Amino acid sequence: MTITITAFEKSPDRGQGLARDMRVRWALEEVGQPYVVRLVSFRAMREPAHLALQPFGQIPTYEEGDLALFESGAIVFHIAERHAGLLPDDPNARARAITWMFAAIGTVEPPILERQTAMFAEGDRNWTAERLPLIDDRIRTRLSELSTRLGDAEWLDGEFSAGDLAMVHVLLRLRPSGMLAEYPNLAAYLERAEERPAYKRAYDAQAAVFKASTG
Ligand code: GTB
Repeated sequence: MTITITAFEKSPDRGQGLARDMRVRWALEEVGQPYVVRLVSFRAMREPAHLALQPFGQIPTYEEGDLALFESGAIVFHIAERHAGLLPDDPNARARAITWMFAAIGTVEPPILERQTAMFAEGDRNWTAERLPLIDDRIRTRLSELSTRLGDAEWLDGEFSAGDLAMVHVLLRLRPSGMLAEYPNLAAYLERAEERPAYKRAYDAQAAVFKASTG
């Protein structure tokens, strides 16, 4: 059955792979599943056909036969459950890998998103200059804790898993801030992930969409 996902017709990140379709593309590449991408404009994302798939009018979505999913974390989890390559067979190791997915999305990502909101959606508010350092402190707390846990390991818990995929993609959004460079083991963790052939295929595919959109 064909897998179809949605992505921005013209991504605001200009093809840097920061939008959340990248997680889904990367997961599909890791498990070797072909997929089709339906590109959507911001206007189409607010229309009933898209809202039926994604009630919040966002990307990505995932369709396979009569299954339709939204939420990048749930989609990556579904892909990892259905296909070998992103979750260990050992039940305890599998549960820990899933825990890292939740940690990425539930614990590490929120302050990073807060920073994006403060900078881009609320950048003109008079309290932003005061608020940003507070958010950055919260991010640094998480990065420091994560850096301590990772130590000099290659991945968060044994082999590369969906937990690493989610964590790496969450952290990549911080790269333009320069903050990651303060944690050399996290910076190296991201570089290792970016060297994965599946990451590169996913990155190139989404970058090609942006390039084509600029004609
Ligand atoms: N919790 C949902 C999920 O994980 O799937 C969140 C989905 C989401 O935020 N989607 C964004 C979206 O559709 C795109 S990825 N936004 C449009 C809208 O809400 O109207 C977030 C994103 C956007 C832009 C950049 N960027 O420019 O760097 C990075 C990430």
